[in-house]
Amino acid sequence: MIEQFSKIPKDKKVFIASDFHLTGVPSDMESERESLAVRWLEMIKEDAAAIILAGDVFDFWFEYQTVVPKGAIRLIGKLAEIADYGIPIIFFKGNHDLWLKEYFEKEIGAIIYGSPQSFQVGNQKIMIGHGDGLGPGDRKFKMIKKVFTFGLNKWLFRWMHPDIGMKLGRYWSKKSWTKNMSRPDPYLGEREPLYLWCKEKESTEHHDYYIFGHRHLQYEMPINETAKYINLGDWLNDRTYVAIDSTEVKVLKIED
Ligand SMILES: [Mn+2]
Repeated sequence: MIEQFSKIPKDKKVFIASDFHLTGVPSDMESERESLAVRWLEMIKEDAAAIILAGDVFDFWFEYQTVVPKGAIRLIGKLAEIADYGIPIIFFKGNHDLWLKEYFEKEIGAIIYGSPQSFQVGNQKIMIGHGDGLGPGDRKFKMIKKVFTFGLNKWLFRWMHPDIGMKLGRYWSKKSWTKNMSRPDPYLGEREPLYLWCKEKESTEHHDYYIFGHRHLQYEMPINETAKYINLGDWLNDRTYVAIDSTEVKVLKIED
């Protein structure tokens, strides 16, 4: 449990967004999405007690010992500026950027999590994560994740020339992106795996809110009278984010 936001000042908020999917491959869509993210950060900077990026910021990310992928320079620059301004930045690893290591930690003091975490923001207890592999089903993905995070495989990948490794990684990511992002799986209502996961979690430990990304669908579902699950949507279609102050949780659109 992170207590650092329990005494959030009245005029400050914790902001959360996920699934920017910056590919690092130049294109009009890419630069539009990146400048949107930069504009958002610029807009929220003055009000932010912390900024939480809940996974899949990058469409593919891999850190070598001394090398990081090209691309997203404006976003990374803006995050660095914001961090230097004294605002904590928290990354959750998504299934597309699960190889985030210590680069952002060392460069901008970011905190990086690989699994859902509980936060106390004002008087609200909030669980936040990316959401991949949680809940029933998707056995294929869970297996692939095990293969990808297996130490020896990561080590082998690191020894591949980066031009080849990055090409491969971007190819894998692009394959899943064309499948999932332009047409995310239809909304399953009460059978949404993440909803079921939240329900299960809630039965052992109460949270006022559960906030996840991954689904590329923006929706909200009550878990019981006092708990709610919010999905962040993505920045390809929804362009939504969540703002939490000491008393309220709000879903907002970048245009708001
Ligand atoms: Mn995603």
